[in-house]
Amino acid sequence: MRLTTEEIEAGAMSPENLALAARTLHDVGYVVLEEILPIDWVNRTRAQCDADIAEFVAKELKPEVHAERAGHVSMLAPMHAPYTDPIAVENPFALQVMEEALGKSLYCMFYNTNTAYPGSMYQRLHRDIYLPFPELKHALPVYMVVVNIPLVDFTLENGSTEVYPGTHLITDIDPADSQKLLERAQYLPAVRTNIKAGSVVVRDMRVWHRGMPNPSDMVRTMLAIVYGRGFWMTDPRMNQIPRSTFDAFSEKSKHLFRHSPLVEDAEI
Ligand SMILES: O=C(O)CCC(=O)C(=O)O
Repeated sequence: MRLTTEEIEAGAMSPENLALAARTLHDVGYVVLEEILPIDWVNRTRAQCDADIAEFVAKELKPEVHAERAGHVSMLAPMHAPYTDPIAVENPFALQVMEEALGKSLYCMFYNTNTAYPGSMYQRLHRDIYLPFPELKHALPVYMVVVNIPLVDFTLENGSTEVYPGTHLITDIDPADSQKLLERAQYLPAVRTNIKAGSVVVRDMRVWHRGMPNPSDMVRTMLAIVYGRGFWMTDPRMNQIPRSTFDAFSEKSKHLFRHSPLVEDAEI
């Protein structure tokens, strides 16, 4: 959905647009807030992120893991600027939607990047989280969302993510069985997230999705910041935050990262 210039300048959605965004997240499983970020910030972040990911792939990612993941790279975001910029971690529009859907107790659980490297192939179809009560026949309200921030235009050519609207509400299938999901997905509509850099996607993490082939020569990266309701406090992927980074956070970022382990700068 598109926000008005007035909303973007004010950093706040109107009550009508907020209700529409929250309803879309509820019904579809995700909502796209189109072109709400300053493009110069996106470009600077992309330059930094491309360099960090290249170093990560060269130094830390074993070639066999890279091959096994079909060219899709996930890196925990380094906890410093530009990644920790309030534009990303406390994006006012994404926060409005999340607070409406998850309540004000939400907090940042972990912060990743997702890259479809040139030559990447199909990722397995998956959802990012399991159902806490798989025995229930009906879906619970949303409890974990990812805020995806594409750092380039996402297109069919560079491997825009494929998503299956409405699948966050499916409870009668084992989400770990990727083959079963694929069989079932044949009968479901799929959408490619072809969106402009500067857009922000707020997605219920139960939605089925997969990274797609990237036959272009462009590195296709998005930031993936995961937030949960206040009671989801034990994810082992939580980023360690240098104390100096944390101390320099705004009060809002401090609140959002309040459960993350801090490390003293001397220990880094
Ligand atoms: O990179 C993508 O398009 C999707 C990656 C993803 O969602 C994942 O690894 O869970």
